[in-house]
Amino acid sequence: MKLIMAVVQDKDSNRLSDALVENKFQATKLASTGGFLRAGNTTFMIGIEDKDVDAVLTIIKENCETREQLVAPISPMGGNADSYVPYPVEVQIGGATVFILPVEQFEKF
Ligand code: 2BA
Repeated sequence: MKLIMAVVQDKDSNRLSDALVENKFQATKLASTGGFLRAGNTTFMIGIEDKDVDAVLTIIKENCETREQLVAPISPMGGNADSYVPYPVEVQIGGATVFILPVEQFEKF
């Protein structure tokens, strides 16, 4: 068994939930925050049999879009002003960042 942890953009999370339910995969959604942008994103925990890993990865790929986002500069108050960039920078946010972990044991009580 595997646990897939997928960090996706909030904009894609309902579409991905619907697709997982439609394909009979169980998932838990956690509200999360990106360490770089400090903006909300959604982390899916999806417990599945090994044989279903590719099917779930396909569903994630099909339902999560890559987008560009402008990041406002963060004031260097008290920090190092040498590295301060005073204008917005465009970053590409991936469709999904996916971790696939082995599950040693799975129980439901
Ligand atoms: P954030 O940390 O808010 O990052 C959002 C996007 O900003 C990233 O997209 C990346 O394009 C850019 N970025 C991140 N750190 C950067 C840096 N030090 N310098 C320049 N640009 C940077 P993604 O790579 O697609 O990541 C989307 C979200 O997935 C991340 O949101 C974070 O919540 C999660 N994530 C990505 N890699 C991770 C990892 N290795 N471990 C845990 N979570 C991760």
